[in-house]
Amino acid sequence: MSKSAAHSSFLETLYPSWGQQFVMDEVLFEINTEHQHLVIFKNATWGTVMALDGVVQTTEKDEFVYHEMMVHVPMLAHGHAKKVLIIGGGDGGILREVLKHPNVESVTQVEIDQQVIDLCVQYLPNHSAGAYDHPKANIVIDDGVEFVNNCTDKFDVIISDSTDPMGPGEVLFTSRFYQGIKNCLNHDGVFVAQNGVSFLQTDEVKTTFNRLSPLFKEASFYSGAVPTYVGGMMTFAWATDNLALKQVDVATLEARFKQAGLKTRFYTPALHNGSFALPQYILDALKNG
Ligand code: AG3
Repeated sequence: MSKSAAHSSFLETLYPSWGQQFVMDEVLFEINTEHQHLVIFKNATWGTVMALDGVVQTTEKDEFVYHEMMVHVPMLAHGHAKKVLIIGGGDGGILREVLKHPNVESVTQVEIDQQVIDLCVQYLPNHSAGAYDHPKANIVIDDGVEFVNNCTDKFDVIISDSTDPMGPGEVLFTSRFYQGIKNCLNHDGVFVAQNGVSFLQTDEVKTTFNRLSPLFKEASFYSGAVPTYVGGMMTFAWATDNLALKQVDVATLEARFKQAGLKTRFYTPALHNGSFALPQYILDALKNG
């Protein structure tokens, strides 16, 4: 990847023999932070794009798909979440969506890399849309694994918005992290996490399932297709001791959605319900895990 000239390109390096490529109309910022390589560039199709360690994290054009599914599915399934914890999520998109729920009393976000927050506020301002200045938001710069294991607070919904399991995100897929989640999740609460693109990262689905299953009554997944996370549908991990949360019917979700006054571009209550239906190859992978 060359960083200066207009019309140089960014080739995603997630997979060894295949990847997506972007024309970089302009590189807005590139840096090796204390934790990872970050680049933010402009592309005519996707708007401003942010990549960490060679992997696309978010684009202006399709970020709503990911952020709405990561937030509104657990929040509306729960129905009365007051305390929410976000791990990672430095671009602020998750925080923005959580704060749209009027019943939320406080949101704690634990991000390891202050520079990701600062650069995203500057170059992707519509992601956080002022959320970092919201009176209900409490931002902690810390290691997520340490935070959840040492935390004495309890949360109703916990959302892990991490990179893939490499670099600083790797620890957010370990049993130690999930143990910490269990420690600070309310008994009727739910934990969700981005879990990769299942067709190409099937092992990740198996590993997460095997690590969550011993800790929670239910470890499961739901899905959504985020265009710039190429390779098909992304799976989101779902872990809870509250078996009712996955079973909430569409009419109840509709009522909660209306009551919260939400306006979405991807999420709908019907889609929420359907997103728990998984293709056979994933069910098989979990069974043979
Ligand atoms: N974090 C998840 C990026 C996952 C990309 N992985 C992939 N394509 N397999 C995104 C941060 C958005 N707030």
